[in-house]
Amino acid sequence: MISLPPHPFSERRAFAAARLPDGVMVLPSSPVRFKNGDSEYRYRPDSELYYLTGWDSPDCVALLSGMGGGPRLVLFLREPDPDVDLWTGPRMSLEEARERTGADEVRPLGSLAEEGPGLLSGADRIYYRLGASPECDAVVRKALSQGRSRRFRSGSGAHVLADPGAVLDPMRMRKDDAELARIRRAAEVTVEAFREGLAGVSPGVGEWEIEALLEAGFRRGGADGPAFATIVGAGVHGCTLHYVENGGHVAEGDLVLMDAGAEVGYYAADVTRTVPASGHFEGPGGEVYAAVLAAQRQALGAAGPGTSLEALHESTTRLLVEGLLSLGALTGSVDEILEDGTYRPFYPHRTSHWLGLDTHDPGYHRTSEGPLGLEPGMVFTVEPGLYFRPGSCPARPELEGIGVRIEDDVLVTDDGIDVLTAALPTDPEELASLVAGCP
Ligand SMILES: [Mn+2]
Repeated sequence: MISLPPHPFSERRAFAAARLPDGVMVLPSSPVRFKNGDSEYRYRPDSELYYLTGWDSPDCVALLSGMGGGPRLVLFLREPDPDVDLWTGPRMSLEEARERTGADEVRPLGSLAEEGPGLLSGADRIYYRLGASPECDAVVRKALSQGRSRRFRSGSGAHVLADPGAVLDPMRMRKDDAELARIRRAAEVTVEAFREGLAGVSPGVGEWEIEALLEAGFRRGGADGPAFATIVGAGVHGCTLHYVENGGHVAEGDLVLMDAGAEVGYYAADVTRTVPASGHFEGPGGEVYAAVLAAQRQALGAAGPGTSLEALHESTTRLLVEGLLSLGALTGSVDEILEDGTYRPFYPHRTSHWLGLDTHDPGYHRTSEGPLGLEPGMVFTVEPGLYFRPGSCPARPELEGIGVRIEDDVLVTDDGIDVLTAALPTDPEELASLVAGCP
């Protein structure tokens, strides 16, 4: 296994608690999910609960209080049960869990319905995402009702329901060192796995075989597995943004779009490369690749502290529109096309998303004051693309069936950016030389 620096969970809790002066946050664990019958998917913890506690098993509800006096962190946990543990493995005792997490109190999960409302009703605000769990919905509803009577008697009591993200999203946008170590490692593993995947691209292979190479690389590199469903789309499949069937064959003249990322310690990388099955960029595919690469290079060159994802998206979209004009896919002026949105069939998504515990990590692109400025510690993707679905481009039909996306992961530093996936080339010659079919 990979050795990684420990998370500063208690510092994160102190930071969050300081932003909950009159509130308590309620974070339930993700439920165990079933593929069918009693076959469970591998468990993936809830990102917010993990971020604050490190708890990565089911059957947990965390209460984080920002009010002075009482306990800061109370965990409700399922106690060990020999009949259940026989199937899923031994479970920690409540005392072990308290020591492991540094919680102030650990109580049996079975007492949540009874004790939860009392722990919440004295707080003016309850930070809870309604619908997160039926049990917690009931506890919060009862706490709000008790809080109302309490407020009549004492002047304070639960009466506002707020989103935990109001406190946690801004924190999670600025990664600490423990998080960056995991994202960096996920990026490294992903780059190595792409080298293996690219070496397996050649005419005649199945998309699933390339998927297998990528995911084998993730596991061999010590990652938990793929952070999201791996996309390997040959030819026209590359035009479907979330194509995950990976059931087609690679044909001679195809471009193959591969979008995949390893998850390490629950942190994601997210990389896309598009390569020619022949090992040579040429013809319309080569032209489209060049247009997307120009946009990606421009965005990477412009990114850094002070700029914003909004500004990057605008300048990238403009460059892609210029590309669409020189490709002959659209006619008119750049400004008109941007205004009318006629580029959207070819570029329907945004240029960037935040990256972290979630592949599409939560966080703002703008606030009420305007676009949010990038700051050191923020991590995001830069992933322009152009897609020409069948029937989409009567002006130049030979572009139809071509889909190209180029995606790298970027950390904002004090004076610019660090491209975490830069070791995987985007230069067409260098990239194509990694493809199996390349002589
Ligand atoms: Mn992405």
